Amino acid sequence: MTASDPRTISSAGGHDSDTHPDVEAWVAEVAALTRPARIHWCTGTEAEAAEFSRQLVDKGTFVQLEDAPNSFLATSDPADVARVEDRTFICSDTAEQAGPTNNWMAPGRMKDLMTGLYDGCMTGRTMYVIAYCMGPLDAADPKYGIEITDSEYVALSMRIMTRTGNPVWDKLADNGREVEFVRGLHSVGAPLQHGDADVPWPCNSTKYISHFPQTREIWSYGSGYGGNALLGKKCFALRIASAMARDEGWLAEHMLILKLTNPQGKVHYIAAAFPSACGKTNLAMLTPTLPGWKAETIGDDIAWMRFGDDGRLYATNPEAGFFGVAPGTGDATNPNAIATLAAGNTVYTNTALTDNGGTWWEGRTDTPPDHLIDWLGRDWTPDTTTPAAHPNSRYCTPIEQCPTVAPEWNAPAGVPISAILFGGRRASTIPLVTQASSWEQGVFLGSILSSETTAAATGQVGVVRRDPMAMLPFLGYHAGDYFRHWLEIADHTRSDLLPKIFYVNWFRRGDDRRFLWPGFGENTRVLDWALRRIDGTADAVQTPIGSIPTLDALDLTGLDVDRADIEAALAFDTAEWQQEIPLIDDWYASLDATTIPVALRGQLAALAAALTDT
Ligand code: GTP
Ligand code: SPV
Ligand code: MN
Repeated sequence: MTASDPRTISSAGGHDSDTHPDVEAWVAEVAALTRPARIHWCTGTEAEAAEFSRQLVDKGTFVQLEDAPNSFLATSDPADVARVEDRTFICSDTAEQAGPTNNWMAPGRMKDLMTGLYDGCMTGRTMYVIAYCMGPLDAADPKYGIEITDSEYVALSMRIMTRTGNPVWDKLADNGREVEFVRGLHSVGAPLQHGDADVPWPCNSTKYISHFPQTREIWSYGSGYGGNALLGKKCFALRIASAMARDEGWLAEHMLILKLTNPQGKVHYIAAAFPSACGKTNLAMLTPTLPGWKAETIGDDIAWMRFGDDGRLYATNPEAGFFGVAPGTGDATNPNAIATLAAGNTVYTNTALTDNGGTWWEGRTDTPPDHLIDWLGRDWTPDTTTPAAHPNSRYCTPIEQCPTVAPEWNAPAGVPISAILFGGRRASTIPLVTQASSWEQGVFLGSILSSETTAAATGQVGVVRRDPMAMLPFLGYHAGDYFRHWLEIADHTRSDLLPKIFYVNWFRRGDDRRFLWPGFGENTRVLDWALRRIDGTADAVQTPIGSIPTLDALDLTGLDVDRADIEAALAFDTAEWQQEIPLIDDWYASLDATTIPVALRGQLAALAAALTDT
C-alpha cells in the first residue's frame, strides 16, 4: 500500500449519515487517480466555512474585509478571470448531437486526455467532496450533484451558491441507490510536490471545461473561476440540465425570476433571459420607479421551468446565492444588491480594495476613493488609466440576505410565469420592447437574439454575436434541436396558458453613443406596459416583429428625459431590420439551415417579406 492509496488517506469532515454507496466508490476512484493528501467530506456547517476562510486568509488567497462581517476579497491569477468558452466542450457521442455552436470531442478521447491531466493533480492538496441540490430539497424531483474539488475557494463558494452539506447527505442516504446525482470533478490543476509552497490562486494554463450529457458528468480542469469551477452553476444547471430538460419536457434557462405586484395588488411572475453581464441581476433586484409597484427577487441567473397540473409553466431558481457582476452596481443602480452585500458573508473576486478594508469597483460610487489597491495588487488613484476592478469582478452572496427576496423563492413547485423576456445589448436596431404575436414568433425572436459580447467570457468585448435565448455558451446539445424543443413546449398546454414573450433592449444608443433609455429602476415602465398588455389594457402598434408601445402607452410620469430619445428607443426602423436579415440568414446557415425547424424558417421568410413590402 502506498501513501497515495485512497485507503490510507485520512478522511475528515464527515457528515453523520451513511454515505451513498455509489458516491463512496466514485470518491475512492477519483482519489486513486488524483492522489490528494487528504479527503474532506463537506458538512456545510458554519464552523467548516469559517475554517475554509481562515485557511484562505492564511495562504494569501483572501483578504478579510473590515466593512462587513465574514466577508473576503480574493484576487485571481490575472489569466483566470472569466469563463473560457473556447475551452468548453460538449462531449456527446457524436459531434452532430453537440451541434455547431459547441466545441466537441468524443467522450472516450476527452476522458483519456483528461485522465492524463488528473493523474496526481491533487498531490499535496485536500480533496473536498461536496453534496449539493439544485433547487429546494423538498421538490418533487430534486436534482442532486456531487462536486469533488481541490479548491477551498470553490468549496466555500458552492456553500453560498447551492443547498449543500449535511441535509443533502441525509437525503442521498435516505434514498439509497435509486437517487441519481450529477458527478462533477474539478481540479485547479496545480499539484503541490513535496515541499512546494502554494500560490494565492492556483490554476493551470491548460484548461478544459468538459460535459458528458449522456452520462450526466462534468470534468473541469485548470481554472478556479466561477462558471468554470462552481460546477452546480452553468455546467450542471444549464449545460447538463438543458439535456435533461429536453428529455423530460421542461426548460433549463439562463433567466432571472422576478415577482411583480401592481398598484391594484395583482401579482405576476416573469422570467427574463439576457446574455452574461446584460442586466439579469439588476432586473431581478429592481427598485420600481412607478408609484404603487412592488418588485421581489426569486432568482438572478438560472430558471428551471416545468408545467404545473394547471397547465401553466412554473419556474424555480436552482441556486441559493448570487454570483453577480460588481462593476456598475451602486446605490443609484442597484441599492438592493448593495444592501445584500452589507449583510456580509460575501466572497468578492477581483474587485479593488479600499484603504479602510472595503471593496470598490467602477460604478460603486460616483467619485472613486483617492487611493485603492487595484485587482492586480497595484496602487491605484483616480488618475490611473486602467480600471481598479476587473470588468468581470464578482460578488458571491446568499440570496436570503437580499432585502427584496420573495418568500416563495424556495417554494418547491416554483412560481407560475406570466411573461418571458428575451433581451440583449444592442446599440441599434432592437426596439426598447416588442411583444411577440405568438409563442412561435417569440421563439423565433429568441432564436435570433443578438448581443454585444461582455467581459463575462474571455475574448473580444463589444462584438455583436447571436446568442439564442442567451444560451449560446450554455447549450448542452444541438441549437436546432433546442429551438424545436422550445416550439414543442407549446404542445404541452393551451395557448392562453403559455407565458407571453417579449423582446427588450435597454442598451440602444443615440448618435452621440449615449444610452437612449435610462434603464435600471426605470425598466419598471416597460414591465408595466408588458403586464398591461397581458391584462389587455395597453396600446401598441403592429410591426413585422410584433407589437411595440405607442409613446402614450408607456407610462412616463415623472421621467425627466427627452421624449425624442424615448421615441428613438422605441422605433422599429425598417432600414435597420433590412440590414439585419442577411445577418440572421448567416446565423441560421451557420447552424445548417436544415436543422432549423420549418416554423422558424417560415418566421424568417415572413419577416423578410414584410420588410420588402413596407
Ligand atoms: P451574468 O451574471 O453575467 O449572467 O450577468 P447579468 O445578466 O446578471 O448582468 P448584470 O445585471 O450584472 O448587469 C451587467 C452590467 O449591465 C452591469 O454593469 C450593469 O450596471 C449593467 N446594466 C444592468 N441593467 C442595465 C440597464 O437597465 N441599463 C444599462 N444601461 N445598464 C444596465
Ligand atoms: C455568466 O457568465 O453568465 C455568469 C457568471 O453568470 S459565471 O458563473 O461565471 O458563468
Ligand atoms: Mn449568467
